[in-house]
Parts: sequence; C-alpha cells; structure tokens
Amino acid sequence: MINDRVKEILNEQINKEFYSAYLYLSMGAYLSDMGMYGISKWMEIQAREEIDHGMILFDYILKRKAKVELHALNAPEISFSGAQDIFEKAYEHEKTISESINRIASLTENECDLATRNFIDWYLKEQIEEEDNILRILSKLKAFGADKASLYLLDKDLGSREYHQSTYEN
Ligand code: OFO
Repeated sequence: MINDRVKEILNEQINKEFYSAYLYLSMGAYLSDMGMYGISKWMEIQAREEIDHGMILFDYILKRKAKVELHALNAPEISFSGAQDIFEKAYEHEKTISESINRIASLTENECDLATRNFIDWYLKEQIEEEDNILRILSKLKAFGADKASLYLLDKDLGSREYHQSTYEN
C-alpha cells in the first residue's frame, strides 16, 4: 500500500507524462506541416514513449492497490518558430519533468516509502537519457540548422528512429 501523499504525486506525474505526449504530438504536427517529416516522426515516437512512462506509473499505482485518479490535460502550445525553437522548448520541458521526478524521489524518502523510492529510480535514469537526447539534437540544430542541406540530412537521420515500447524492466 502507498500513502495518500505518494498516491497524489504519482497521479500528478501520470498527468505530466500524458501532457508531455500531447506537447510532443503538437510539435510533431507542426514539424510535419513544415515538411520536416523525419523530425516529426521522431517527435511522434517521443510522444509514444511518454504514454509508456504514464502507463508504467498507472500500472504501479494499481499494483500497490491505490487509486488511479486521472485529471484533465492542459492543451499544449501549438505555435512554434522552427525546429530549433521546438527543441529548446522540449529541453526546457524535460528539465521541469526531471525536477518533478526529483520531488517524487525526495517525497518517497521522507515518507519512508522505500519501494516507491526504488521504483522511481527508473525515471531518474530515464531523465538523464531524455535530457541528453534532446540536448544533442538541439546542439546539432544550433550548429547546422540554418543550413538547409544540413537540416535536410538531420531530418532524414532523425526519421530513422524506431519505436520500442518503454518497459519498467528495461
Ligand atoms: Fe520525457 O520523460 Fe517521461 O518521464
């Protein structure tokens, strides 16, 4: 069993993960409109992974015999000004998610819920990857993004990303 404070913060995190999916879908739709189909596909796969992150929390709450409480999702931003702007915003967003995961780790420690503290380690590691992946793409966009030929190659490269379901055991 998990206590109410832990249950609440995990339910809030489900909302944040699903909002992340919404945000990345919105970014993917914009990129597709701009003809950047490869980067758009990368974002859509990112959105699918965010849903996986939400579902891992969903399954964990149920397994601990607590109540899943789904809240309304905010609408994501829909106007952007190019691929670099998108990845700058995605990076800022992932930093807020990392802070949120850190708060869960800290709360579970304070509540002596060591099982959930251990569970949340998966997310702490995942956030290192998430921030790094987005930052690497952002660095490339800053370095070459203004050059159309380079942007075309980056679009092609990111379009080769394949979706692999994120699972807790990974
Ligand atoms: Fe983009 O990160 Fe989920 O947790």
